[in-house]
Amino acid sequence: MRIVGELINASRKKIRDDIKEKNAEVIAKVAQDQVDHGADFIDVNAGIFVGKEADYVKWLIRTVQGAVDVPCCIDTPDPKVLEEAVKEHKGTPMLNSISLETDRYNNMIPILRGTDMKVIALCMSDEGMPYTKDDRMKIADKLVNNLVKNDVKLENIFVDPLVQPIGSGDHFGREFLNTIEAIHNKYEGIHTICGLSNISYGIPKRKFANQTFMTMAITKGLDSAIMNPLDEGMMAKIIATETLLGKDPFCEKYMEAYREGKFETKKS
Ligand code: THG
Repeated sequence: MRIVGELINASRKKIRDDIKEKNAEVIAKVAQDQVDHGADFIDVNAGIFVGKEADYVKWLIRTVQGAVDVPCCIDTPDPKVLEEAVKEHKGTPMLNSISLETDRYNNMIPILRGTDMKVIALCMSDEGMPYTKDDRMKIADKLVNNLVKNDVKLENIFVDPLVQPIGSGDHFGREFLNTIEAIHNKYEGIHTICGLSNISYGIPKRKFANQTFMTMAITKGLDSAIMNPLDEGMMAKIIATETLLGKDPFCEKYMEAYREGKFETKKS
């Protein structure tokens, strides 16, 4: 599982204040903690700062890259912000995200064309949020085909079928899971990703629900997630699930996690 650490997001009250005060030490520590716990990318999101988003995102990228060696996942719906942020980033970032919304699509393609950046293809269009697997697949097909036509490699595309709260519709878990399966059946070598914790929005025992849903999603082929790597129970379940699915030759990672005490989580 590729892990995108989600904690540097201005929608979180504490982080919002740290960004506003340009508290570089705190941001650097949150980046480092996430990498120490297994993050392969660090998501940076300053979306709530209207008008100042580009400045803050650039500062976040500088701060994160000054502290850790993993790339950022630049999280903004605004192509102008993304364009500036990409210039600030050393090496190849992950872009979060392109969608089929006209403005966003048209302005993001030129940023991506012919580059080796990774990109999240979010299943959203001008018609709003998808409802079923078929809605999601129609959007994913168009996005994937157009990206490939624009010289983006399949292995750099991360399809996000969009997780919606189970509390807002009984079918949302199922439709998401079936989309993950359909994407991997159709496009060999592509990746899937999601902000998994959306599933439990508004219900109690969120960690428990998130961990259960993660196991289900990995079974369908989910290979990347935007999540909190400091959630030890979640990290332990990801390792166990992948081992039990035969993705861990000779149970090596499982045994290593056991020896490192990763299965002795206090509370999940
Ligand atoms: N897909 C893609 N990108 C995304 C999302 C997605 N980026 C944003 C989001 N969804 C994933 N990131 C986060 C970051 C932080 C939190 C949740 C998702 C979070 N939320 C707590 C909550 O909701 O209760 C608490 C907020 C707080 O700490 O104040 O921490 O789906 N492509």
